[in-house]
Amino acid sequence: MSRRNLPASGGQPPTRRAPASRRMLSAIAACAVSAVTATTVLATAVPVAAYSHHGDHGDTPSATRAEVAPGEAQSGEAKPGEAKPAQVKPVEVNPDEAAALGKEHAEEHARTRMALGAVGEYPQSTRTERLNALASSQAAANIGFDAAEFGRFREYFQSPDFAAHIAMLPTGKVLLFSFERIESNPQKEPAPTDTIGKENAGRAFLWDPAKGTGPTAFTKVTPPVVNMPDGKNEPRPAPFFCAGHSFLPNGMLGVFGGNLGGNGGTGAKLSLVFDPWQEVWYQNKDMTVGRWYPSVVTGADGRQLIMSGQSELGWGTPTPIVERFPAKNTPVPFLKTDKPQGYAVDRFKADAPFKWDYPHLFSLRDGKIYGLGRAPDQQWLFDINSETRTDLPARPDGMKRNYGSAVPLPAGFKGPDSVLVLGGNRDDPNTYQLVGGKWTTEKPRAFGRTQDDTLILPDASLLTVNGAFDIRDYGNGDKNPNADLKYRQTEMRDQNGNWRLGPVQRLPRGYHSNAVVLPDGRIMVTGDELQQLANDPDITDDMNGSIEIYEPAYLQQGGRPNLGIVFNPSVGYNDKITVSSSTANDVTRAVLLAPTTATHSVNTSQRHLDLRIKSRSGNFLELQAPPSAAAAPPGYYMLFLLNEEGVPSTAGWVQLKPTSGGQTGGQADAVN
Ligand SMILES: [Cu+2]
Repeated sequence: MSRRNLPASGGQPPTRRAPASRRMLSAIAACAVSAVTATTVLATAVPVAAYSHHGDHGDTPSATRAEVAPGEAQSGEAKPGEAKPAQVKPVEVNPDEAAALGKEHAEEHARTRMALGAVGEYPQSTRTERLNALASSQAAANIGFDAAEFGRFREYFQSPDFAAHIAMLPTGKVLLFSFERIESNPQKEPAPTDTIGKENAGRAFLWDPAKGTGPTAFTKVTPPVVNMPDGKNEPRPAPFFCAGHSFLPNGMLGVFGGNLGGNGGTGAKLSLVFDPWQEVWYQNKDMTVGRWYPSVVTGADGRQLIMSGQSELGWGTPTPIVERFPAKNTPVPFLKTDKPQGYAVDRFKADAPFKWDYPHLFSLRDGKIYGLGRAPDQQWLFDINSETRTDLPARPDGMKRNYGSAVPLPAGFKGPDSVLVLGGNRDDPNTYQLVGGKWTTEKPRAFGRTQDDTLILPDASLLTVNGAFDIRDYGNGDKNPNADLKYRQTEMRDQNGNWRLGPVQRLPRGYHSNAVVLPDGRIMVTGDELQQLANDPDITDDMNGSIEIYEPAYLQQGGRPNLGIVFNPSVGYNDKITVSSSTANDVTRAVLLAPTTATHSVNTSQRHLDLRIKSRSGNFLELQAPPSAAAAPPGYYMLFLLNEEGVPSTAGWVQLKPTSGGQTGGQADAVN
């Protein structure tokens, strides 16, 4: 069992092995990979079928290399009288301190002691040297990439959050959220996945790019304090990590599910909304089922469909129940002042019995929801009007995929009518497109990767960042931060579908990695608590996450088009959007790009549409909004003006609102 705790050859100083009891804790306290471990532990007691239900582990043919060997965690190398693996006790309070200082304060002390203990196991010098080494290797690798052709990585700075979840808000700020760590040694599980009680807590921050990159650019926006139904009666900031999310038409973010703790991770019924205008959270009525690792998509009717997720019964119990927010008899929030609080979900008539969690969900041009499961034969089409499910053909790779990216491909003025499935299989670099009810195998990337993020850029090209070999494996074993360099390398796809390798990012970022397109056209890359902890320049401060900024090639071309005022920032379908531009004559293309929210390589909100330029007059352009809510679901979009070279302006914001009567069906477009 020791092999996954030993450092891989090359570079890093050996670290002391943790006591068996702590190894056991880390082995059972994982967000996902150790859920498999936990099952392995229980393998003698539970049916084999439970294993096949685990959503996350790459059981692709070569998966054995990094997996925990059966019985490995079970034996645990626990010497007699040493390990008590079953009991998770994240904080051990000194009774004298508790008497003198009170319980809360004593717990703080205990946490500090615990953190210091972990620092000892993985010293600061290792983190610092590691980060320096990554900066050097990045610089060396990127010498060969001309910025004008490939773009470049520019800024790298510390963040107060791991950003397992991300949302580009219509205020220009970025919402980052994750969990309070219970561990700072990156060779262990940092998340309170298996922890029951107040240590199992969420946290959230806003980054305001307008305020720069220092600590003052971040604001804490703690989620609602909730008393989870875990029998502990310990209110704590909502443990909403590994939830699912998408935007509401009024720019707010609906967040569903989370982790109740225990059972290798158990679904929470949390239903929350983040209001970017007031910068507060709202709590809504619980869902009827717990969901850990669900996916959420906003449909053409402005309502969110919530699918999959491990239920309140614990890991290995993905729910087939589909819920809808807000419930059908509740109005959809369209105004900034519409505050969903105490709203209920209702049950969608059709089920979605995904074997594995975090399916890819997209609302395409026909107004239907495409539910692309990670199992090849679980590809479904949901009609939001008739509330029915029909089968789509099986994905041609014929294999289960791990977490990996998928993107609705840009398709002109009418909105996307296809999806490109990219990551999720480290052995398969091919990409697969579902279009017109058929799958085609498209051009491959340079190599297969999981946990990657692929973004649509304003010019309709694609950019892949992040990725790993397996969930907590960067090519050198489970929870070994040493990474194969290739997973740090970006890849780009032009509009003809051809891929090429690009510059290297500083940190490898795999599980819980994230990226968004900022309104100024730059790309923000973040996430992966393991790598952020392994490369933290100061583990004792509160900035234990990091952000890296990539500037695509289009920002290295000199002058950019100008976008001045958007005169009607809230507009109906087919309506005119009038904008001013001091470079109006240079504008050849106008584009709506949805701001995105993502986690675990699932990004259901990506969308790119071209807008017709109807007329020009001096410094004014008249654009035409998309034809229907099926083409572009109601909500906030970034509006970019592009010149002939594909250089985008800085974005303005446009809200697409339904025409009177709320007619949002996509039937008219389905035949086009
Ligand atoms: Cu997770």
